[in-house]
Amino acid sequence: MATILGSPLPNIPWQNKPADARGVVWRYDANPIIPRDLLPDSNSIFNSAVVSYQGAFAGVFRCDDTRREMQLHAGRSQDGIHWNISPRRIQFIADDTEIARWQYGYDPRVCWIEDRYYVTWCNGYHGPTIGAAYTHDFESFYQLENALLPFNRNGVLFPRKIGGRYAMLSRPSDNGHTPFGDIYYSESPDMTFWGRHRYVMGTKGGWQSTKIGAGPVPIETDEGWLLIYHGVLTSCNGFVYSMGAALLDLDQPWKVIYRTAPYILSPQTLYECVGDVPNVAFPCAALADSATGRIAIYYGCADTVTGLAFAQVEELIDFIKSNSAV
Ligand code: BMA
Repeated sequence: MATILGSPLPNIPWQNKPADARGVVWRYDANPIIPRDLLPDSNSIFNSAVVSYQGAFAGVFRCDDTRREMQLHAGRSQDGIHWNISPRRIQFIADDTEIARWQYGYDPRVCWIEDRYYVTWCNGYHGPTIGAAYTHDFESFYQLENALLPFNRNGVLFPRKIGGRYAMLSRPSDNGHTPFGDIYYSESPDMTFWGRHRYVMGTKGGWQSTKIGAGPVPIETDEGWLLIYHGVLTSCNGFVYSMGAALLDLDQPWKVIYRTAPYILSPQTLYECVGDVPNVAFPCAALADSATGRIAIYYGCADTVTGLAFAQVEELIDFIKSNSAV
């Protein structure tokens, strides 16, 4: 039986799997948990990242405003479901004015490593690249050098150093809506200089045939890093974003052990299929409880609202292994 290697999280948001659920991942029955208009001037709140924080929850949220500018906002929650998001965007603190010049930010991830929460996001710097910052309190955020050159998206840190170095997945891309994309791995001794780039995995058939990108911070299990990721299919009506999962080697995470041939969740409900960008289920965060194997996945729905879904680690890992095409 697969187990999560990490801390217990007894207050993880949770609903048992309904008897009639079809898949290995099931949705919260009161989705979406965050409406598009939670803030006075938000057009949409989606593709957002949450973590456990001081016995409750905190996060960084993608809030596109009514000018349709892409901003990052901090938020807090007692239960991980009802969120209080700051109406003011995060004002990153940076020593270097070159780094501090804010263009836009989207699709954040938040990762606890050693003594602080790191935030990575798609940062505007002459095109999209991987922005990085850290916070201790979700009040003050200290911006670091951009991790990689443009064009890149979906920068996702591992929650501990690997071989003594910080480790990150990313997805080199282009300056537009990118009709390609594979996942790569990079390492850094100091969160500033990134190298030792390795290829992890690329597109496959069907739901993941156009491009793929890492989703939540990988979850460490005794069977490998559990990576939930998004995959994109190009239909005659545009892109369709679904979720899949893979197991990566614990010491050499660029080595893929298993990877789902079927999706684990695809846009099928009204709030996933209808919105500013229809047919998008885009995971950016997951909470995990090592005591029970419960996993709560936060995902953007139709680029408009935020949803919550659940999985059990044993069942999900069994599914990955028995439906794998590496
Ligand atoms: C990607 C990103 C995501 C978005 C998705 C679907 O390129 O911009 O933020 O959810 O497209 O529009």
